[in-house]
Amino acid sequence: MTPMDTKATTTALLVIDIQNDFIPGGQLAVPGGDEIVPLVNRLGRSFLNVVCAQDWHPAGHASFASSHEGKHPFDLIQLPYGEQKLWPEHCVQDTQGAALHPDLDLPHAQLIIRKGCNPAIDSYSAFMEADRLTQTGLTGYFKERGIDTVYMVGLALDFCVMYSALDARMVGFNAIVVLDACRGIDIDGSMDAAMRRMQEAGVRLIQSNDITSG
Ligand code: VGL
Ligand code: ZN
Repeated sequence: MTPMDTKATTTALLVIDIQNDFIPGGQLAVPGGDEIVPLVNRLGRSFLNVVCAQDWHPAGHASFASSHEGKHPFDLIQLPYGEQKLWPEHCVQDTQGAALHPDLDLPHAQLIIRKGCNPAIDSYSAFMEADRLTQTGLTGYFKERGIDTVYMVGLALDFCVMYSALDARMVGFNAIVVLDACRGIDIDGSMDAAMRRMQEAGVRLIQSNDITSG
């Protein structure tokens, strides 16, 4: 395997949604979510460019089951932009649950991009919201910075990491997901589906020990 130049100015590490609510004990816990933090910190140090994504919903967000009478977490409903899976209330703006994990140690991160801020629209992807129209601005940021290669780590592999990776490919970036620095929710076969969709889209799926800084 050729060395990967993680220190290149054209490469970034995107650290996705490593927030208290996605950690065991949180409102939408991803099994083993806390286990990746030391590895993410270590990987972070080998990248020049680090960006974090943060799920950041207003109270009463459309993706919360509690916002829809008679609905329960993990139900599917129809919203104007299409099908939406409903979740427990999570990552409400400015709450402890929405804060990045306290052990995340990425002092050189240059940008924290917040998503899911529109009360009516969810956004798994760090690039584009679920209406498939509203941009978060991250594509523009990477393009203006001359970044063409995006490594991704974080939570949840089968939701926010997958959709971010698919969108990264869609706008033409090289997209690499570091699997052992991710954990998934895995409901209704979501993990198998995510692996297949990422492979089909040309996302490279690697392990952290495949990265030898160039
Ligand atoms: C996520 C469900 C709802 C994630 C965010 O970060 O994967 N999943 N909001
Ligand atoms: Zn969310």
